[in-house]
Amino acid sequence: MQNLPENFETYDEARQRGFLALKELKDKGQRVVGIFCSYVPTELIYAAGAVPVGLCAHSEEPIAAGESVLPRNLCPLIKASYGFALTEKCPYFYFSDFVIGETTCDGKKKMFELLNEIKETFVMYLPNGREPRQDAVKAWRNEIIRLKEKLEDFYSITISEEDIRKAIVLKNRERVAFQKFLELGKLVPPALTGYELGIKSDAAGFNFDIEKKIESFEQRTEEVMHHWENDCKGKTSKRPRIMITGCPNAGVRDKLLKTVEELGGDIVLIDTCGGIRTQMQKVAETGDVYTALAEKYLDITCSVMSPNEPRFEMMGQLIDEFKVDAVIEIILQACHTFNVESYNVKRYVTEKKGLPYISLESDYSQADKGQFVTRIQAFLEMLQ
Ligand code: BJ8
Repeated sequence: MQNLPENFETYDEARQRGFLALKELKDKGQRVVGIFCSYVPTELIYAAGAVPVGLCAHSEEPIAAGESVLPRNLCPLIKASYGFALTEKCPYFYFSDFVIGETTCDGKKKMFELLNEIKETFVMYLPNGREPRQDAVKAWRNEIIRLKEKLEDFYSITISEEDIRKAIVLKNRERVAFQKFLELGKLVPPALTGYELGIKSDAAGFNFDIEKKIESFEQRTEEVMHHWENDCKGKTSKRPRIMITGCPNAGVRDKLLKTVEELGGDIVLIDTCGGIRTQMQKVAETGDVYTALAEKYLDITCSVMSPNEPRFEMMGQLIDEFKVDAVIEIILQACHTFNVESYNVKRYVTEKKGLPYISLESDYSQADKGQFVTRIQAFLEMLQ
């Protein structure tokens, strides 16, 4: 039987429910592995009979605790995630058997050294770039095999290639269902909000049953299509179609994304690693499983890769397919890779695609909400 945190009685009801649900799962013997990044090939975790759970935190609440150890001038996602680990207030971290980190941005990789003192953290060494291709694939393939061996050691199991292939096929089915749901944003006029696109995408990470997750995406896609056919098809809308790109944005969703829609924009596409950026490319289902995983995951177009030309190619394709009118980039404070890369994103969007672009930098606090309302309002007015 798993123990609850010492301060459990002081937690609010919603948090207590989260802990109890996870405890029930763990008491039944479910293996749980915490992850921080979309580059981690979750197929291996499923092949080990475990479930992956995302530990990137999007709440302001644990930041003060995080800042008791980490510098203030650091990305809020990193401070919040570490703060949750420190205060034992996140059931997902608390009940993870161990954590997988990765060498993506400097803030995260240095934080993992400290996190390892709270819970075992296995770090995967992600290449900084994709070229020379052969070397990058080889290096990442080696890391993927090292993760497989870590899972085998940790759980005293053997993971066969057959187990991994089955997980690849299952995850590909999930990607197809997820992508079809996200592609509802292509509908003209839109039939669901960007806010819902974001909420449902994030919630999927906490549904541990892949079959149920696929079913839930398919069901919602069907409902929205039905609504569009009956209530929206053939109608026109003057609201600009907005693409959101940049950092993971769940921590600023209410402050920024909701504001865009309340002020008259339609968010039709969220190009982040929790959205379409990671769903478009599937893992090859034939050939060497480790190479197939290395190829797919290396091609994720996050700004931690240098150079990152494929991000622009993908953006161009998405802008055309989703009939985007303007791009808003969200940058979390002190995220240097997305912040520096935003200059090239702006050039690409304005010069190559001829569309308006704005970047908004923020953290998880509400202090700058008024300022964002003014900036977003001015941007949307300019579009009209
Ligand atoms: S694939 S976006 S999860 S690295 S933590 S880089 S916001 S300074 S989360 Fe990320 Fe993987 Fe890329 Fe996605 Fe910037 Fe903050 Fe670093 Fe961040």
